[in-house]
Amino acid sequence: MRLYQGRQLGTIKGGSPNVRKVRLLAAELGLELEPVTMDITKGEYRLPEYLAKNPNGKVPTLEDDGFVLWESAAILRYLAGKRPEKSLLAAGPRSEALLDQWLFWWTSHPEPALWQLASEKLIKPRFGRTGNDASIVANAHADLARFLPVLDRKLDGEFVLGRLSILDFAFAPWLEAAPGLAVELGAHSNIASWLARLRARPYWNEV
Ligand SMILES: N[C@@H](CCC(=O)N[C@@H](CS)C(=O)NCC(=O)O)C(=O)O
Repeated sequence: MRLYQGRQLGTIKGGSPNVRKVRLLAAELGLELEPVTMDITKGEYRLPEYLAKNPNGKVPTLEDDGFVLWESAAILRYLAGKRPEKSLLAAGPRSEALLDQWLFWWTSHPEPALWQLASEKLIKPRFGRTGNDASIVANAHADLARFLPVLDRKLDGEFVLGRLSILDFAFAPWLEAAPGLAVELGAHSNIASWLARLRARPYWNEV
């Protein structure tokens, strides 16, 4: 399987958190990925041959024997489905709906707020654009102040759903990047100890 990813540009560990979600899950599942690394500064995300795979011109994109898939959360589901014995998805309508509830919650609320901070503080300045817009930064922090406590309360077990699931891989890379975006996680002790548990997995710090 090929994973289209970007060259590391900034200071975020492992580069794009959306790509790192996929690499971490593949490592957990023992699935081999062949990385195809593109350079956004050379316009490689907008090349017609890449846009034919992912019309958004974004990463990650997965290619598996002619099957092309984008959106990191969808890719996590697909990879986990290849290793059903690892039980990182959910079984039964209620469990599946709850997994989706948390996945949609993550991609609707905390992740866009973290993305806005990355955009204002790292990406725009890196591309010579004016970043650090005070009102965007303040809105993002307000959203995180609202939604991170929801996750902190949910994390009273070992992992987001109690057992390990794709949710841990969807959430953790952005939260690991949070301190570099001036988001303090110190007040969220369950989030901090859950991240420490994930970091203890043998591959985590290498991916
Ligand atoms: N919702 C998408 C977001 C993908 C995304 O925004 N990727 C960033 C890297 S983290 C990107 O490709 N940015 C380049 C651009 O927007 O032009 C996903 O989860 O896969």
